[in-house]
Amino acid sequence: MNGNQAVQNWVAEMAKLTKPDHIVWLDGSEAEKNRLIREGVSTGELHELDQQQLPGCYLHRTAVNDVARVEQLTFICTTQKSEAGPTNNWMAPAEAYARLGKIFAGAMQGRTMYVVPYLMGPPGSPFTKVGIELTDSIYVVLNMRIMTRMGKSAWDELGDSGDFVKGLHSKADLNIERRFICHFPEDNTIWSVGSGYGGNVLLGKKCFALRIASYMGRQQGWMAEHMLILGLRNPKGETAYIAAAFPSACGKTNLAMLVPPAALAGYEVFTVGDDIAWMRIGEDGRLWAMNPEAGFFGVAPGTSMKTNPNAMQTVQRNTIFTNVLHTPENTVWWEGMGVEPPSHGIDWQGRPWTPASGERGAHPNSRFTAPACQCPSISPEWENPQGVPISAIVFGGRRAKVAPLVYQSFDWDHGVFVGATMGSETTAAAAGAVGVVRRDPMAMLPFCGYNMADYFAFWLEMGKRIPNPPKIFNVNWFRTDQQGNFIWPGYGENLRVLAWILARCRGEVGAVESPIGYLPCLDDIDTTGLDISQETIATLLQVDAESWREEVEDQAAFFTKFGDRLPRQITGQYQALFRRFAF
Ligand code: GTP
Ligand code: SPV
Ligand code: MN
Repeated sequence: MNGNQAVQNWVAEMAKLTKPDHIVWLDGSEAEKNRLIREGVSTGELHELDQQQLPGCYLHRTAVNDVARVEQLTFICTTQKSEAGPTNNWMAPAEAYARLGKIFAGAMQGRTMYVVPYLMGPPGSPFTKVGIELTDSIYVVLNMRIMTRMGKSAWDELGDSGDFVKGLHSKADLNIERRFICHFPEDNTIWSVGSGYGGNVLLGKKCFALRIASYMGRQQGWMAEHMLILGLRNPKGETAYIAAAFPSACGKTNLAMLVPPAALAGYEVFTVGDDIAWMRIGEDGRLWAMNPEAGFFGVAPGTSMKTNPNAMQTVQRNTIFTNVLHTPENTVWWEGMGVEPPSHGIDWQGRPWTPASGERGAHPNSRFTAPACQCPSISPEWENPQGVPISAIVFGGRRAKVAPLVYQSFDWDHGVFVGATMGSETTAAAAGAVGVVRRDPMAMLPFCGYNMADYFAFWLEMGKRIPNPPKIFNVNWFRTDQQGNFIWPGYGENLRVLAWILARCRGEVGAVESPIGYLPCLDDIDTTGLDISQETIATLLQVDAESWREEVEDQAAFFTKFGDRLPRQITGQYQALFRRFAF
């Protein structure tokens, strides 16, 4: 037990509601981890994988209807509905506490409530915040133990203070009719019930580090963003840091762990974070970013030694796999792993599977949870309490058409507009249709804890406050040809685009002005050692006025949602874009 009175009162109150048989206060020790693993294995919640090949690795399967974030069941519960804005689901706080309170009532009977103290950020950093999650799931505890700094260091950081984010989670009966993920930013509180899946239940991640933190950050003058952070060292030995926002399952983990192609030897990429960045203005007038997480909750399918060797090496030990295929060798497999499938196995739904069945062995949103410190490309700066200085912000989406491979915004305000108009094809990371283009500003549509119009205003305001702001770019690795094949090789080859971005930041290379921003000159994307024609590069960089007309109309339709609250600079940017195209 912990002596902090505020914590004790709150835990007692939540226990009174949920009625667990036992309450276990966690300290984050190895002995505690081993005890929890043993218990998880004995109940079948975890499956122990072959410990010779995959030491410390376990497999977990979630309920079949519980495999992704559920945006329709995710709510921002502010007193004013307008504070949540038109892109969030809203429920009045009193109503949400009452509705969820009924589901939570007695939900932990016959179970143990774990008190999980954790830090978002390294101990002693000005960025760092404390959270406590109460959960009845061992799977959640073990994941939180990887994804955050969990245990004693959080109690130490908290001391006697009542300043922590209160998270309550119960699997309850895993009934989708009784599943809710509610955020109370005015109370620093998160209530999540009826799910056992990743982003719905690892409350430090999307719920705290993005939704609650974005709300805090606006009040306190810092940013919480759905961004990877990487360090890029050029052949001269100069390292610059890039933060990049892509929607879920659109390539953040892959870019953060990029291995440069052999032909561009001399470059090196260092991983600082793969999903979330907290950013604040440093005393030197630059924007500094920190990764608040301690692990990766990465998409398994498509991860192979060819596409992402750093991730493959990271997940060889101490990793929890969720909803992948279980092989007869007692190991794991997924589509796009780059090795032959086993002759048979148990699929993500727990059913017998063979390659001939034509069904997926691993769920498209199956995941690995692995400690960041195991990543071969981890940056020596990744736990620097000051964070790292950001030279470039990159936005990007999954667009078969329209968006070129890369372009640079004219300035900060235009860059905010580029971020605000991001569109991307939906993926399996959230429940619902896949492959439909939707507007996803700054990749934050599902994660912004307040009205997005105010979020745009906050970005614009930050631009005025950062004396030396990062340059802003947009990328798209996902252009396809008539047959639907990707025309850009992607993955490690994306370094060629990062190299241009870095050169632009350093003022070392020119650009062509287009209606949407600065494009690279054809020769300035280094294609050494790459089998790609200049025509293809030209296609990748094409800005087709006709398809942009439709794009701009769709952007305008999205913006009308915000009514008068939309900052006039955004409208001004829109009008200027329209004029530059002379539609
Ligand atoms: P979240 O964890 O959901 O936030 O996702 P993420 O943005 O980190 O995405 P991730 O890097 O895990 O990539 C998701 C999928 O996109 C995987 O199946 C990758 O193989 C695929 N992908 C990533 N980068 C590229 C690329 O450059 N080109 C192509 N074609 N696919 C890519
Ligand atoms: C995402 O969906 O953007 C993720 C996975 O990073 S989850 O933690 O489930 O949100
Ligand atoms: Mn994410």
